Amino acid sequence: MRVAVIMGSTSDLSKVEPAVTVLKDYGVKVDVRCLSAHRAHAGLSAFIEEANGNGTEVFITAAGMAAALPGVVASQTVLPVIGVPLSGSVLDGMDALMSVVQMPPGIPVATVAINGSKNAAYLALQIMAVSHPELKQKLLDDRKAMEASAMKANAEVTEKFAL
Ligand code: RP5
Repeated sequence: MRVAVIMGSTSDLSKVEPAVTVLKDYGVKVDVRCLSAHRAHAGLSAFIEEANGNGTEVFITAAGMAAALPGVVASQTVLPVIGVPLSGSVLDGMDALMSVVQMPPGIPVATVAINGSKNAAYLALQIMAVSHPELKQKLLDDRKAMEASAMKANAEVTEKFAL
């Protein structure tokens, strides 16, 4: 299992690292790159071409401001592309959200929440789980653990405010 994570700037790193951590915790091989669609377009295209042929299964792409990166990656691959709009500008990520989510028909980008890099990782895992049964089972087990933890929290709140 291999995922490519691309960000537009090193200033994005702290918002992208949670995705890398989640993927690595699940044993996924992660290629991490900083390749801006605007500032490094030739290097970006070269990396996409490489990833298209090396067993990469999903791209996670994160950028802020006029975030062209997810769409530009999507235009050069038929692998699934997940876009993470990032905050940081005076528009607080709404600019990036609109840039990432409003793709023309035929070139989709699966867009998660502003700064939602963890969910980008989980979505990538779920996409790969379609063809990796052991990964699917681990995701199911972890959902059960999540539910148990949520129900424990409910029990504690219920007890604390018992009539
Ligand atoms: C975007 O512009 C990057 O993804 C980053 O979020 C934003 C600002 O980049 P820097 O000026 O901090 O390098 O392309």
